[in-house]
Amino acid sequence: MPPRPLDFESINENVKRAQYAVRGELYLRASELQKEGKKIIFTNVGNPHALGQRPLTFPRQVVALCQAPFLLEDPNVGLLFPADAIARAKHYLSMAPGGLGAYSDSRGIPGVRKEVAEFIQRRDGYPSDPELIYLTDGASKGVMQILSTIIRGQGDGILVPVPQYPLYSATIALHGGSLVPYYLEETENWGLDANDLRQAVSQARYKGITVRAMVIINPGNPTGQCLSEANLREILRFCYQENLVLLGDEVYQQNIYQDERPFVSSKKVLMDMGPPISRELQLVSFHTVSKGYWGECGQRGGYYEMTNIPPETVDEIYKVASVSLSPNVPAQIFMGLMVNPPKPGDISYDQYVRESKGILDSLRRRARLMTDGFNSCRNVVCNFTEGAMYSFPQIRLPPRAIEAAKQAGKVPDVFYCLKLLEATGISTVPGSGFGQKEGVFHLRTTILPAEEEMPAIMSSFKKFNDEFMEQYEDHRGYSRM
Ligand code: DCS
Repeated sequence: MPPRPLDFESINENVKRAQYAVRGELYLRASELQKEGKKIIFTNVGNPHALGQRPLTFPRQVVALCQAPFLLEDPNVGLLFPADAIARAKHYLSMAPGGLGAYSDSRGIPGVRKEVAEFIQRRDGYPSDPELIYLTDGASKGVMQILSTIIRGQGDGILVPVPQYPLYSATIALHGGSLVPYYLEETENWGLDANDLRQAVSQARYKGITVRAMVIINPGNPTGQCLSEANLREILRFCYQENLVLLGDEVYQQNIYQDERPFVSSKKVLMDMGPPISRELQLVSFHTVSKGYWGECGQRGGYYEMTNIPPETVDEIYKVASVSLSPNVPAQIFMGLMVNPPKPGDISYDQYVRESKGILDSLRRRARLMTDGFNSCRNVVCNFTEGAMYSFPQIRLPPRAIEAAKQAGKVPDVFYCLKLLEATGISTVPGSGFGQKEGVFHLRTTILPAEEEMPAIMSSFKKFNDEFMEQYEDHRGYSRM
């Protein structure tokens, strides 16, 4: 019998090509060990609530009321919910005909898109048009919609940072496009160099690839760096010269752990540059409710804003969004709340500030604890996590460890991370899942475990790493930096 359409050998090759290490071999092994009763610390995914972060109270109160509107008719509702949460629930229900059980417009609820536009305007100091803002099921769906609109086939290339979050490599593979890597420089605090970008583009063109877009992740995942305004200007100018659309992944814009380089949006820098570039360069920027101090990953809420995209294309993207009917409606309300939180003077304001500041301050301390912890370990070097949610230490694996990995049929960093998992229960992602320079090895962990557990986790890592290095080091040399 010939292979049937869904037999492995006959499915779409692009699906097989796509790789997503964040839930790859390490994650699967960790899940198995957990079933066998081992305590696993899942630091492989930036999923704050799964590691004990408590949800902010106000948004949950509002969405609870929207989910159960009969509570609004209960005479005792005022005893259980503050008046500003009740008012906000009514505000969202009035914008969502049929409530949370009805599909919304495929671009999202108009009133929420307006709240997003007002947020962007406050943040950047430039007008933002709700018609050019689409709400999505997490930023992931938005990235997929836009990449599927850009990539026409194998000849189309997308410039992606390496190391990168594998949403990009996987989506490009699924759509049959070509990933064109540009390397972030570890010794320059994961900075990028415009000359390298130019070289990456000319090499790709030489191979017959039409480079059409450039992705930046700011703050970086897995690398944690924050781009300076000067760097962003350079990137925008480069995209303009090379006729590329810039995809600005800004999902970690609230996650900043230093004061020297605050978050600045690509949109603001573009507008600051003035015409002609501010009127011509195409930019799509992404945001989410999954990160920041919200961490509402399971709600799946996101948006993107399109700049300098012509109306005909905006309509085509609307059509693509319509095929999925509607983004999650509860998630849209989370987005509305995130961009329009309680204000000074509101009943819930103090609690909201206390909770969000508590989370951010603790993340800032955890970023420091982790970086310092890794840097105190043998053959480990780690840049400080300036932003986002991850630490990305380089592990200088001794040649004998690389040899042992080969014998075991494993990529060296996968070998190291598997041993770490078996010994300590710490579930990380090998650096190779994000792309690496040849012969350089990393792992990625989130900085999300509870602060009080952090010292124990770091000392268990250190103990494992010491033993590993003791076992494999021949005291003659390590892998290169
Ligand atoms: N962009 C970046 C850079 C991300 O890190 C993530 C999630 C997303 C987009 C998508 O998020 P949402 O779809 O939830 O909005 N980061 C994954 C990660 O590396 N760990 O956890 C999730």
